[in-house]
Amino acid sequence: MATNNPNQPPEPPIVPPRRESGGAVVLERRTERVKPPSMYQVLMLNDDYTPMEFVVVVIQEFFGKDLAAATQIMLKIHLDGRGVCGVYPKDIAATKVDQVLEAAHKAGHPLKCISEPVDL
Ligand code: TYC
Repeated sequence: MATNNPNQPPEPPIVPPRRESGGAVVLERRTERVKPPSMYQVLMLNDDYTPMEFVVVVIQEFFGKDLAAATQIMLKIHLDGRGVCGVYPKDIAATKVDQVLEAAHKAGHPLKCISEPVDL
């Protein structure tokens, strides 16, 4: 028996053709809206040790921001404790998190990066 994949929206129900009392066959069209994939925001968290310059470079490199935009995001994180670097489908967001954590680890910085669903 086919089962629903928990990561995918359920299949729309199949509506079987039915025959009206007069004999006409009725094919029912149901408009099932498939939800767009959930989007995830990638955030970086502030800490007291990672150099500001390193954070700016990481934001430029992995999130495609120019120097001015990356500096603004870094300062927001520095002041507010966290900030959004980009919004992506789930698997791409997870890859971005891995890339940032690996770069930070290699450079010996405790920079933290997380992803979370965007509530629409
Ligand atoms: N607070 C850090 C400092 O003063 C800079 C920093 C910014 C660190 C953003 C992490 O995600 C971060 N050097």
